[in-house]
Amino acid sequence: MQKVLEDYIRMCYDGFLQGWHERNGGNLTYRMREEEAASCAPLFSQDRHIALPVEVPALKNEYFITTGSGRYMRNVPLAPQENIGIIRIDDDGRGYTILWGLEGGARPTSELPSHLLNHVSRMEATGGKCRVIYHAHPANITALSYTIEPDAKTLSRILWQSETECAVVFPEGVGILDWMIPGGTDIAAESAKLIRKYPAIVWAFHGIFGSGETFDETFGLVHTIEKAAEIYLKAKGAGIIRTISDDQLRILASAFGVRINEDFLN
Ligand code: 2HA
Ligand code: ZN
Repeated sequence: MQKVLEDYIRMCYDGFLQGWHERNGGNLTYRMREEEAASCAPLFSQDRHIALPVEVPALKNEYFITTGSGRYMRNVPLAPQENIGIIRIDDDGRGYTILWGLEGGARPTSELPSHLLNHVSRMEATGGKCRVIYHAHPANITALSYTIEPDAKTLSRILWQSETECAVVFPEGVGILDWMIPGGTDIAAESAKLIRKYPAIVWAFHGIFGSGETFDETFGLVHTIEKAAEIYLKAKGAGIIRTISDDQLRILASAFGVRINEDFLN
């Protein structure tokens, strides 16, 4: 099997093993490099065309690997051709063609509008480097969203203070979107606005969207955020008497050569 498909499938199952993908929860899209799309061309055997509810001219002619709507991450390694697929965005960015996979009449993830608009935002934010958008339902970061107002400064400070690596891994902070109906174009537009500023955003009472250049970087980002949320909730339950100070966060950022979001420090 093509390496890019192997790596994609591994990430789907890694998320399941973490407990982040109950039932059909979560979804993953990857913007393929030209050579990766070319390596998969021998697989292309369909031309099902579907219109998009959003316009993404910035993604015209891009190839994506996507999970299927209603499909389970748990089943991806067993039958990739039924649970994931490869699509190509139209020339005008208003639709796409399914070229491989999603067999049995499946469609791409219900969160495809959010994924595509998030890709546009993160491509802009990273000078075209971002290729992965990943949505998961980790329990701790979702639980944490019940304990704070939907405010990026509050959330980012909690996470930075909960594990020393955090300020180095996501010095921009993490955004948070208040509860909205999933699967639609409204939540897609709001997410895309927010994710321009942060590599990951939490959907309150729902889960998280993470982004990155590679599968490792994106999975690692979500893993780090979820671990920090777990530590925070454990420490909060036990009783927090002290934490990492703002000066320590500054020293940490300078030691690792990252620019921490000063708006979130006091
Ligand atoms: O794919 O996670 O947000 C199911 C979902 C919707
Ligand atoms: Zn979800």
